Amino acid sequence: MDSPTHGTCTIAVHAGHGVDPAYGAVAAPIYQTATFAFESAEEGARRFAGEQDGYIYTRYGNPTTKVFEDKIAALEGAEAAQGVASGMSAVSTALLALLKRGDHIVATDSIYAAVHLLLADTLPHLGIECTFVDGTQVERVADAVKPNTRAIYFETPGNPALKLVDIAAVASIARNTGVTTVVDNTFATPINQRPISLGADVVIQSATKYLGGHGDLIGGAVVGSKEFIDKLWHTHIQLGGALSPFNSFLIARGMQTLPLRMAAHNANALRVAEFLEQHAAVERVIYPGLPSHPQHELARRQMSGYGGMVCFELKGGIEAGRALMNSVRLCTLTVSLGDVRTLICHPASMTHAEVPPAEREKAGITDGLVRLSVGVEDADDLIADLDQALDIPGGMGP
Ligand code: LCS
Repeated sequence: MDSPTHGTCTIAVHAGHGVDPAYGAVAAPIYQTATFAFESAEEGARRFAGEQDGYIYTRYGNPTTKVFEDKIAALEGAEAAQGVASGMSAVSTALLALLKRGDHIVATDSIYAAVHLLLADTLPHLGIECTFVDGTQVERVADAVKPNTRAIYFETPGNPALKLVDIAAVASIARNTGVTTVVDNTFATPINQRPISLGADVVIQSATKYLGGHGDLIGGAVVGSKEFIDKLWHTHIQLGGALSPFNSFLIARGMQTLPLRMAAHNANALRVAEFLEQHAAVERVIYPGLPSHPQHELARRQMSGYGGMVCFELKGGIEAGRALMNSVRLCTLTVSLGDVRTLICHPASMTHAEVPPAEREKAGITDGLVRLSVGVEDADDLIADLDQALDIPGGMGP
């Protein structure tokens, strides 16, 4: 059902599963099992030798996880995907499949904190060096590539400050030098942006966010060519980040409405961003869909929607931001993103607290920055909630 002639909504619903042949179940069944029995010792040996198709053990593969893998591969326009236990598992498995001792990686500085720490701390202990660059300047990326560079890693839009990277430009630098381009597409989702169609090689997804969409699971995926995913599978079974079949079911179930939810996230976030931008208490708003975003033209070129993430700073700085976060009623004060509910958080003291202040500054994470993951509630209700929360002592600024 993943024919290129089908539209995105059709692919989201149908890719990865049809009616189950065993009993005619219409919803994809949950194969909640650790192992799969062999009919004979010979068959078991053939499956292990790769001479016969069939499942072995859920860390090696599972039919429910395959539904999710086929759906995300189809939506990203890729040949294959590997479902894994979390977004971080997707990042670490992909990077360890690509890099070995003595290799170098270029990464942009506007990335999720745990990924920054993996690149700045854990990988160097394994003899893999990382150079961080400002990904908004493509020439900085090009200049950082060395003879032993094997990969370029970035998020666009980046977490949290929504800096963009020109995917096509970076992918062409990488291609010319034999380097693999790895793009974390979690913020955009394949509904708003398709990095592989722009020349990227590998896509990372934290399925915890928009793919699952309901804030009730942790999961992830690595997406790419069949050749790369086959290679990555060996790293995956060694590292062991297996996705539970139940979580695979929830993710694949959520993905059936991904295009509908993203349309609502995109529309609501634009309304909220426009509301905040005209509010007297607000110093600045960061949203790729606003003409005031410094890379709005790039957003128009490489994204088909601007996403649900909005950042802003109040004139009253961090104190006003805290007062706002303590006063919202409908928005939930928590980390994570991509939930149907609107979530609000303070990156400098929460999601990115472990990143050293100098690195945070380079990534655009000022102390006053507030991050909103705009949900699919009624935009009027969200605006009313933010409006009442801004109408508090300390929130109005000068
Ligand atoms: N990539 C991006 C862009 C993320 O934002 C996150 C998590 C990950 C990867 C890791 O995914 P996970 O392992 O959590 O599934 N971002 C989070 C955030 O901003 N708040 O809480 C988690």
